[in-house]
Amino acid sequence: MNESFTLAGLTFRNRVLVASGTFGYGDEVLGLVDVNALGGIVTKSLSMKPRDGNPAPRITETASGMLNSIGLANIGVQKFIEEKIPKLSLISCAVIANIAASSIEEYCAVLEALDSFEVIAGFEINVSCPNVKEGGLSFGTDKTKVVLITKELRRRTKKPLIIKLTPNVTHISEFARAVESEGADAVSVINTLIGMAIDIRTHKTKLSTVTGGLSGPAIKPVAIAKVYEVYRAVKIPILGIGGITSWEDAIEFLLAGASAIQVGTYNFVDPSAGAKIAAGIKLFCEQQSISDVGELVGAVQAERKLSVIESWL
Ligand code: RRO
Repeated sequence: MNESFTLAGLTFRNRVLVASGTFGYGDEVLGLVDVNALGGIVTKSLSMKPRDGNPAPRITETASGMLNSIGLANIGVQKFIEEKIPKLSLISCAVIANIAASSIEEYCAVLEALDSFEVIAGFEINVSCPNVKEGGLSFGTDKTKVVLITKELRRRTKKPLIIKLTPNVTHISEFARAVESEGADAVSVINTLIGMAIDIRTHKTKLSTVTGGLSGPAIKPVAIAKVYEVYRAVKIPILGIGGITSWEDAIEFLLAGASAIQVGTYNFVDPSAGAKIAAGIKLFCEQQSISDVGELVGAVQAERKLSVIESWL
């Protein structure tokens, strides 16, 4: 049974990765979790300079999910190179560096700082952070800017270039098409949805920044619809993300059109979830006499005439 997946020359052991922002820089869990059972690790978003992020409170639980407003807290690319890369060189699953920035120049500088390190197998470009004033959604909701970022980064690396899209737009498929035509190798679908929660006794918002990004099982049906929409629009692979907690969830994403999936919020419940999900997918395929997990990708049987998405494409 073939579990592997190849993206622009990079082979992942299996189709389960852990999502940016939910697994640190990958090194913290070594010794606790068998990271080599994963297809890959996506690092917390890296910017040029270290960032403290937003003031507390910056996380609050919601029905079947959570809201976050971390605000891109990260150690900065230099410290990542000095302290994390040596440890990451010891693991065998693919390490994808996620990059976020507040200008096109900064995206380029962070990518160039990392490109020569062999352990960095590829890049996921975050144009979709909902919690920063500069960059983030102001880029991710503007197709011209997303196109420019993709074009500039494509010129600077031969490694797989994955653009992580926001669902906070009218038609995510238009953004997927735009980055595909600029040479992106894949898209990650989806980052968090803008949400808000209020304490009814104090009348205060539960997050310091008023709104935050909603993740967890609450967003899974939204994410699956976005994956399905993007799958109908582009040929490049999709990394599906949004509320995955089980191998059954993962298979639903594959059927909708994801070539691989990322486990996000559920890592906070069980950091071994990704490894368990990969094992569950393998067993399911063996039981179903499926010889390659790829056979499931896009295999949903959907009545297209009845789908509202078709009219957007
Ligand atoms: O750090 C964050 O606040 C954050 C980021 Br960079 C992101 O891409 N998505 C999110 O929900 N939070």
